Amino acid sequence: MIEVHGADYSVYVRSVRIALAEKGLSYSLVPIDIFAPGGPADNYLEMQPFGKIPVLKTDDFTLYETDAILRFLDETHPAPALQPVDPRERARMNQILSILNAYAYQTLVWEVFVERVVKPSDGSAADEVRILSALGPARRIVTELERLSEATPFLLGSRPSLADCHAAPMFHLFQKAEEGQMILKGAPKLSAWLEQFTLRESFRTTEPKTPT
Ligand SMILES: N[C@@H](CCC(=O)N[C@@H](CS)C(=O)NCC(=O)O)C(=O)O
Repeated sequence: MIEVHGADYSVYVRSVRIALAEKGLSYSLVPIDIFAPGGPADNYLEMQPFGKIPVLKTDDFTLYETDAILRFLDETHPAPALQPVDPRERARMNQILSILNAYAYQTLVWEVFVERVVKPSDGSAADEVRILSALGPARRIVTELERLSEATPFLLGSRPSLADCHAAPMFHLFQKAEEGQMILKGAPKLSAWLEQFTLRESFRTTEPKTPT
């Protein structure tokens, strides 16, 4: 039994679901509303005291932190492998995962996508200053991933890896903002990768049903 506790609109939850789909593993998505008034229920906070999603639960093991979950899934279900064997390639993958967590998520998703796309669709005004100050960091992230990745077809070359699973949901949202589209125009490898990866079954079948 594999359970993913979280919400389908979350990019982190989607990364785990994409990895599960790439591996052909079945699971159930147990809905957790982290933005519910008062926060998530106490029994969820017992599993994830920081109140973030996702949590992975198997019969006898519970784990949070997306990178840890992704590596655990890959190591416990080795085929098809989503981590390269070559130490340099694996290091590159881990470097990309770190960049996504440390720099990309906040900037691409919250400071650009949420401000430019989600807020206006909810009837509130985008914070233009926040968007403007995110553009420099967003350009740096895109430029650096364009330089570090082999793409295409995948970020590390010929096979999909955990880096693709984690990057695709973030870049997909970033691209929905006009600023995201503009910045990605300067990154042909990354743009081609995104276009191809988002056509994959693992990406299409994890499309959120809940509006973002
Ligand atoms: N370090 C966590 C981060 C996960 C994360 O930030 N998830 C977001 C949703 S995409 C979340 O739970 N946000 C709720 C909040 O920040 O209150 C991980 O790697 O799993």
